[in-house]
Amino acid sequence: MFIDVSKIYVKAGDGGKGCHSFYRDKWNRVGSPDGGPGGDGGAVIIEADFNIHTLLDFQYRQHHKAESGTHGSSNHKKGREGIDLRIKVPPGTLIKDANTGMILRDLVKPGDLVTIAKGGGGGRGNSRGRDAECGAPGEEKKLILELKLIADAGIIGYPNVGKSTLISKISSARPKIANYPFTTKEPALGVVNFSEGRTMVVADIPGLIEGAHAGRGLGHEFLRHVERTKILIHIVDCSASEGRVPHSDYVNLNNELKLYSKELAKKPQVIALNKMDCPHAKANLKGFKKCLKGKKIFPISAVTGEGIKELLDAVYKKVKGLPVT
Ligand SMILES: Nc1nc2c(ncn2[C@@H]2O[C@H](COP(=O)(O)OP(=O)(O)OP(=O)(O)O)[C@@H](O)[C@H]2O)c(=O)[nH]1
Ligand SMILES: [Mg+2]
Repeated sequence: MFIDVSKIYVKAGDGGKGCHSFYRDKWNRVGSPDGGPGGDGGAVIIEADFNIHTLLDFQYRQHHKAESGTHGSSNHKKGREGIDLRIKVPPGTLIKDANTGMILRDLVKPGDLVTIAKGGGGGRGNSRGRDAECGAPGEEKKLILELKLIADAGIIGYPNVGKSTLISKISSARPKIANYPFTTKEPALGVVNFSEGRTMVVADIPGLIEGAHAGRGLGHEFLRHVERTKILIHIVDCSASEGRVPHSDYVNLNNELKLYSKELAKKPQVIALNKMDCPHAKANLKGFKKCLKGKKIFPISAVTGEGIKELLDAVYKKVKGLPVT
């Protein structure tokens, strides 16, 4: 299962107690106060790490605590500071406050980090002529970690149009493929290998339908996985099975994207008309081209492999910002 949302609880270390003590000489006579302060508690730091790819570990371990500072001691000795706790997450993780839903930080690149909970300060000792104090408690927070898959290209389309068939053809990803809508329930990533070591990451997401932005079908929550992709591969079923019209599918799905996010709707799209091996597909393609004059369309068959090379070349060029001819 691909875990992309996790709830965790973090607690920074408490400050150590200040010491209450008085100097005593060798005859045990009480002198001036000499209690040292407590050490500061360690902070909780969340860091994006290149080697982490999922939030799976957080399913098993939800509580994360940094070390507390130790108490001060006599002879003005300060307590030791607590060690900071570093939590590693995949790049692309969004950190939200679980209570308010507010976004606290977006860790986009490897190496990005944030101190999410500050350690409590150590308490003052009595050495300055005042009473010794307890240390301050470390901050504690309930957080939601949300991972947005970072792929170069995202495959979008109605259910059953062949999105998963395409990703399994072009990469080693093996999502379930079946002839019914909503086969795919979780997003999947596939790495496409071209010659000369060129690669590209493609994301397959569950099918979208009209009303998805309002939660119909599997809802729009999967769209966030393609929010960060550079381009979208928009797949339309050209066999027009179940009485659907390819052109209306294309228009309706784009409307749906607009309702969800204007930015997502503005993302460059490569349009692929799938299932060209089916009867009537050629006639439907003609009709589709007429409606979308001037737009480049790639007729493909994810099953036979027809047209896939041309599609991938165009996708790769668009991802790299090269002109598509
Ligand atoms: N004839 C033909 N059938 C195809 C082609 N591509 C996919 N199919 C079939 O269409 C059906 C749906 O394919 P999927 O890849 O599961 O479709 P999907 O878009 O991922 O579907 P959801 O995950 O449910 O949204 C399967 O029965 C595939 O075998 C194609 O190019 N030609
Ligand atoms: Mg699928």
